[in-house]
Amino acid sequence: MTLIRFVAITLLLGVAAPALAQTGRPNIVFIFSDDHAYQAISAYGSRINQTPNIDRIAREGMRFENALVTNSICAPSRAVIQTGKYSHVNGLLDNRQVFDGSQQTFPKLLQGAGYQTAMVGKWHLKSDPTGFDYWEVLPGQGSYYNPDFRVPGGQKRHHGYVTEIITDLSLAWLEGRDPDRPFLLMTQHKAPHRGWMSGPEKLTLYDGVDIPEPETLFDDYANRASPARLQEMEIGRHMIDGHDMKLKPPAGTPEDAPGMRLWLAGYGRLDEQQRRVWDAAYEPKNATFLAAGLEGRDLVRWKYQRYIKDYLRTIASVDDNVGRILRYLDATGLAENTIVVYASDQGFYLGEHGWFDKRWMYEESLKTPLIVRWPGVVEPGSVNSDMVSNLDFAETFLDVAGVAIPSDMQGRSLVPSLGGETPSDWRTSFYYRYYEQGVHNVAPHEGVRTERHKLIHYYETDEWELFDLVTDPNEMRSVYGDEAYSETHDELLAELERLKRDLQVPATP
Ligand SMILES: [Ca+2]
Repeated sequence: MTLIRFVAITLLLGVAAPALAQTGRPNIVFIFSDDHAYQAISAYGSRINQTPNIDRIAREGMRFENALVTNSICAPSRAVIQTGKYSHVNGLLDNRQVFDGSQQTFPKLLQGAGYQTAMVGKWHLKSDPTGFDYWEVLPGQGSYYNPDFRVPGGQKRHHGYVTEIITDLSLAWLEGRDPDRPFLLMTQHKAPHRGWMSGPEKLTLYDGVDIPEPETLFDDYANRASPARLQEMEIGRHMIDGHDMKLKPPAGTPEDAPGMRLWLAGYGRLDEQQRRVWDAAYEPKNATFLAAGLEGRDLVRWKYQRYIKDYLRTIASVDDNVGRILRYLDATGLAENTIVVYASDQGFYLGEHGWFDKRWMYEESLKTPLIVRWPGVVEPGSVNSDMVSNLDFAETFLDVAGVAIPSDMQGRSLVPSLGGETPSDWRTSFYYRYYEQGVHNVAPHEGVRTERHKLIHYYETDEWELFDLVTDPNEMRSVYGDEAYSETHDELLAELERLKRDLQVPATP
């Protein structure tokens, strides 16, 4: 070896190696949607739609079948993800509170470790995002059309459809970032949240098609505690004609009439051209409906079809836009060293139990989709059935980046599981608690879920439910008080108390 060659190699090793260590750290693209039920993802076996781009992430990555949220509602789920801590620890119990952004969050820790960080889309934590080099977020729920975005020190409006705009902003940030440093991009969609306003080219998707109904659309809420019966989230009884059903309020309806505020917040934002396209799609369908004079179960069935089609139309746009991000990662060569995550803030009812919305500890809202692609680590097409949680996301992203996981975080890194080696002491039970008062009249509750059973306590009225998920996967019959389950009940109750002690949950009222 000549001296010159030796010096050249030494220089390469000495200078290039640390640079490689920096750029070698994986990028993280977190694509997050709002209220996207796993029942509406074909990779999860959807009977009602196709999501080819989200499915691609599953085909090339790992699909989690038991991703559970700690508190099934928008803002609290986001606070849990930011902090890796339960609601009672991060301080955000419900959608009304303001997130304390001065506390430790995983984006701050990644930023401190040299990651470029960006947050685009629905934030919903009221306070300004912290820990991000770039952020542009919807105020509150945001709007589907011509949305305003909060930016540092102000607000600006973008013209167009929100799912496309959030993706445009995400891609623009990727394009302009420092190519020599790893990044975290959080692309957080508003869709398919209520309002369910389709993008302009999806307005007639599913016209003329009947979407299958869930088995429990006409649940009578027998054999359970009283909250299931007392809720206000039934498709039949609680959806609003204008906002939910896209039936334009009659001319002259006062602006303070029920539901008008929501209608104006959605339809009221369309510009003239968008309104023409919208009306051309909905007016013929609405005329047919109004002429039919439906009642009883026929009316519920029509409402279900209207709801589910609008919901799925917004998801079709989300899926298209997931595809745009994946293609960008392919085209730029970033895909190879980028972890792509697709998840939602919680699950959702697509007519199961006759419902829309979330909040309950029942399966459809307790579980959320979670799909992760990590080339070279995750076995393509793999499926994981461990009880994982949105509580684990922060820890996972820190671990991916080689950043130490603070001991006060309450979840665990999924990195070993992503590599196919779930730790032998992984959790076998999970604590859940929902706090919000009033909205949809879902009673606050807490409980424990194991692989097979679920014990729920509605602590305000001291009512309990116990479900056997093997014999009753739709949770239609509580076996609480059933002698055959007395041993199971005692074990679950002891486990609930143990989890509350370990997680330092304050005593329930
Ligand atoms: Ca949500």
